[in-house]
Amino acid sequence: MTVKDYEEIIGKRMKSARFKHSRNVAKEAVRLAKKYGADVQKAEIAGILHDATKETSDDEQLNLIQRAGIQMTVMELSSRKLWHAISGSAFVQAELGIDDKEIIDSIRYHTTGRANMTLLDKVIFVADFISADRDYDGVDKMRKIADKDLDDAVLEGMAFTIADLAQRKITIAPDTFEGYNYMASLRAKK
Ligand code: DGI
Ligand code: FE
Ligand code: FE
Repeated sequence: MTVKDYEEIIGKRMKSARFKHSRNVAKEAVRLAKKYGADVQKAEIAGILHDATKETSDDEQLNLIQRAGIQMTVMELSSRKLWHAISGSAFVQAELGIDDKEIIDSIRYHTTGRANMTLLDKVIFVADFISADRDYDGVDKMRKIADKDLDDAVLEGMAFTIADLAQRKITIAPDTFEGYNYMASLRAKK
């Protein structure tokens, strides 16, 4: 299947605003992949597909996750916002026949991050933060950091998310903490 095929499939699964976001993330992921030496083709595919199940019903998402044999933790189950990353990774495998572990993982961890992220994980994580449609306070700073150092941008994004979740007294997934600690200790060594 080509990127065009993927676009057609996910275009039917979401409203136009999210479809636009997906295309913007793909575009940004391609730019970052070229800049930092990641696989450009994989970046485009993972970018377009990263939110594939974001507008999918809870039942269908749980079904996809179960059929993929993924056991969600109690914490993941209780954080509805985390489901789409997990179900999305299951969807691209089961429904689109994608078997590339790097693409699957970059979708799986695009919301939380994780310890020891691959280059593709980082590209998708950061592209999601700075895609053309993003306009939160601080996005300009994020874009500037992303143009200087990819690891710094990942750390900045993780710090931003953790601060935001803590401020709102929302649970924070272990993968999010582990990703943050990993990147922060990496920087401490630099
Ligand atoms: O799908 P998008 O909207 O493009 O972006 P995303 O997949 O990064 O989702 C962002 C949302 O996920 C945002 O509301 C914060 C939330 N989130 C990120 N990490 C965690 C989290 N929510 C919980 N409960 N725990 C996390 O660790
Ligand atoms: Fe997402
Ligand atoms: Fe997204």
